[in-house]
Order: sequence, then C-alpha cells, then structure tokens
Amino acid sequence: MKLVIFGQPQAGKTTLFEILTGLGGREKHLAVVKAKDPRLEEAAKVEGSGRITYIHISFVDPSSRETLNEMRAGDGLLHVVRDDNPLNRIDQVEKEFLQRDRETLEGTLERAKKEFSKRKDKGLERKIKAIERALEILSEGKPLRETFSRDDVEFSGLGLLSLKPIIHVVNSKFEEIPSLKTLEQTAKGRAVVVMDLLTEKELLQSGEEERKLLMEEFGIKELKAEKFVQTIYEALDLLVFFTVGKKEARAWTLKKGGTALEAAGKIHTDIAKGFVRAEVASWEEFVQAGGWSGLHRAGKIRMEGKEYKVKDGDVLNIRFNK
Ligand SMILES: Nc1nc2c(ncn2[C@@H]2O[C@H](COP(=O)(O)OP(=O)(O)O)[C@@H](O)[C@H]2O)c(=O)[nH]1
Ligand SMILES: [Mg+2]
Repeated sequence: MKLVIFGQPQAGKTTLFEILTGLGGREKHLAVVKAKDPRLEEAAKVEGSGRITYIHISFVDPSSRETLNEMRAGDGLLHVVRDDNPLNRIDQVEKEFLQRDRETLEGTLERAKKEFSKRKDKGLERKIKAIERALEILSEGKPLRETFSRDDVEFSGLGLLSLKPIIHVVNSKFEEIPSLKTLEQTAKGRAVVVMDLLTEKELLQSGEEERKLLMEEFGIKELKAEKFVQTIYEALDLLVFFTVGKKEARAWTLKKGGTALEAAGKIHTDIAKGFVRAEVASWEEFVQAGGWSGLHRAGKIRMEGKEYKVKDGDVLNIRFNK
C-alpha cells in the first residue's frame, strides 16, 4: 500500500514524512514502514511463531516535479494543509481533482468511442458506460470515490485522483487545535485530521521520559502520529486480519466487509481456489486460549464458510484442497 504526500510548499509535507517514517525527509523521498500491531505480537507469542510479518506501508514525499505522477500511482493521498482557512484550501484541492479527472475521462472516452466504432466489444461498451456515469458524477461536483470503488476495472490505470482515498492533515499549532477540532471528520474515503506537525516531530525525537514531561506540561494527551496507521486503515476502508502459525505470524489487510474467500485470495490464489473452510477466532480469544492448540482443546474454533464476513482482528486458518 502506497501513500503519497502532497500540499503547498512549506505546508509541512516533509515534516509529516519524517514523523511517519522516522527518517530525515531531506535525503529520502520514499520509505517503507512496518505497521507495528500489538495484537499480532501477542498472538505470535502464545503460538511461538518464528517470525512476525507486519503490514508494510510505503510513504512517498515526492519532489514537486514528480508529485502529480506519484499521486496518480498512489493507493491513497495525504494532503498537508497549513493555511489560515484550511477548509477553503481543502475544497480548492478537491475541486482541482474533479477538473483533472474530467480531463482524463474525456480523453479516455473519446479514444474508447473511436475504438468501439471499429470493434463492437462488450468490455469496451461497459467501459464507455462507466466513464459516462463518472463524468455525470463529476459534473454534479462530487468526487468519484463516493460512487465508485477504487477496484473498478473500468478505471484501472487511469490514475483518477478523486477516486483515491484522501486524508487531509491540517497542520496547526497545539494552542489552535481545540478550536479546529470541529474540522475533524471521516466520510467514505476521506478524513480530516488536525495535528501540530512540528511539535509532534520534536516530541517524537525526544526521549520517552522527556516526552512524557513535555506532554504533561503542554497538556497534550495523545500524539496523532501514534494513531496515524489506524487513521489510514479507516480512510482506506480496510480491516486487518491475522494468520498465525509456528513458522510465521502475519498481518494482512482486507477491504471492510470482505469475505473469508477474499481473505484467502489475499494469502494465495491457490488457497482461494481450493477453499474448504475458514477456522476463525478473534485475536483476544486466540491469546486467551493460548493459540490454536488451546482453542482446539476448548472446542472454541469457529468453522466458517466462504461467505463469512471477516472482522478486524480475526485470526484465520484457511483449510484448502491442494
Ligand atoms: N512555524 C511553523 N513551522 C513549521 C510548521 N510545520 C513545519 N514547519 C517548518 O516549515 C518548514 C517547511 O516544512 P516542511 O515539512 O519541509 O514543508 P514542505 O515544504 O511541505 O515539505 C520547515 O522548516 C519546518 O520546520 C508549523 O506548524 N509551524
Ligand atoms: Mg518538503
């Protein structure tokens, strides 16, 4: 999963990159971060797993020349705003996305229609219909993400910006955050988060003891940086499930509402093809029982079929025919 940071010069983009990756952004523009998850660590411990594999998230802080291409290639966008009127800025950016997507889609539609006049292809016809519908949505002033899924094959490879989930990070001083709190919201594929990037960076760079003292002194209860991965999952509409064995304990993402069969497909297409059943426990049950053998003894393993809707924090063991 790749997230691309953008925003105006001096907004705090590189500062956000440094916070999220722990790296100096001036030298590096791309970093892969392991999303630490204490639930997975506990599950691995009771099972005695040899290694832990976390979810990997790539963050990009592109140079201004590369920004648009990187944004088009990203799975999600992080917009950093430092502005006296942040909502205004956010609206402006979202409007610009609509305009750019309109241009992209109009070009694609023209080419697809030309092609269709030569070759009456069903897939092409579906694509034309989807693009026409998308152009309608855009002309109503709505982003594509509210109506379409980013997995829709009709739009794949087009780099449509308003189809991508976005987190607007409003960079403000801690003193101002209480009055800006009302900006914070989450809607489908979109979140607004208010955070003081410079202060959070300084706090994260100081030792644990010092950080505690400073936070108390300033009356800061929590750092947004520490919950940021969760914010990303929410904006991208993802849940996390685990596979836990003797060899490896591993975290996986799945779109919310995804089924056991789709989860199996994430692990391996062969596992999905030969799917027999899913053995399921919540990570709490798993840890309390002391892993698979404990669950087995207590008769607490749930047997679920292909259509089971996976929940955030589920531990899954997919039985399949080779
Ligand atoms: N005063 C102030 N400076 C900030 C804030 N956030 C970032 N900066 C500083 O502004 C400069 C630009 O920040 P940077 O993260 O490099 O912005 P970028 O151009 O968007 O990458 C740096 O010197 C930061 O230390 C802020 O909230 N207040
Ligand atoms: Mg920068």
